[in-house]
Amino acid sequence: MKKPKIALTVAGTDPTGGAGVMADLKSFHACGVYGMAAITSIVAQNTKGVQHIHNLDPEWLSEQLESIYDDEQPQALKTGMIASKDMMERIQVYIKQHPEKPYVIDPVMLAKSGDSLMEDVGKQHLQSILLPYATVATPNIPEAEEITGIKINDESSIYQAGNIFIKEIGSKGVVIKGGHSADLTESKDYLFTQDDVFTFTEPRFETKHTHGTGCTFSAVITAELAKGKSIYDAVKKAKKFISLSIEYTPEIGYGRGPVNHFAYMKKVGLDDE
Ligand code: PXL
Repeated sequence: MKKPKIALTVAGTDPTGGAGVMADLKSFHACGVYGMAAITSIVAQNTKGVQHIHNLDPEWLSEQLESIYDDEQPQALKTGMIASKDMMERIQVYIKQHPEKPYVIDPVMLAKSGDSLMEDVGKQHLQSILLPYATVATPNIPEAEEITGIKINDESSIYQAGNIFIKEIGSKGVVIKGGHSADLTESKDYLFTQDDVFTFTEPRFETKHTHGTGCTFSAVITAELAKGKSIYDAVKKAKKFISLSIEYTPEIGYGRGPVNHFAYMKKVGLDDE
């Protein structure tokens, strides 16, 4: 059997398995990639909402990263929930040491329930500490608005925001996800790279079960980049993956349930290398 590629997630937890580190590891697995995880925060949450957040001592994050990077290293890295500037700086150390490794940043600010997952002062630091090193950033519309300062309400404002990520902040690629747009029939994502803009459209499904979509989408991009796929191919697969995972949601929990991390694998196959 061929040795799998390795992807690492640095993120918070969801003990009910729908978001954060748990969603990332399932998604890596469903892409045929071996998953590693370093935890930033322990979040007591379920499909009904976030009950408690315990940010780990930043030194504990450094210790986990040190253990990981002192052994066989991942081919790609993803970050999700990062509660503080101190944690961002500790992650940046490893990103700078491995500039050739793809880095995907999901600039998580709020949970689907509306609970804040980042200290308010953290937000302004993402764009100087981590976003300039991103191979792909995956903001939703509210996150893109917070980062760029642009009010996004039409295609031209999406282009303006995308340009800020690429030309001013220095991200190599950014996907501005249309899931929060007012469009009720379809969900359109915009991928900006240094030279191009691509769009990916899938139908919008009538469901409340979308907990962990952002984590899952960015984890699939990371897994595909770990396999050596292009940014375009990675985002294309992630869009199809997330669409199927929402269409075939497992209906778990009494609130906003998780998506189905294994729908793509079952419907399309495990297209591992
Ligand atoms: O999808 C954003 C996100 C990231 N990380 C953790 C979360 C969530 C959303 O609920 O719980 C730990």
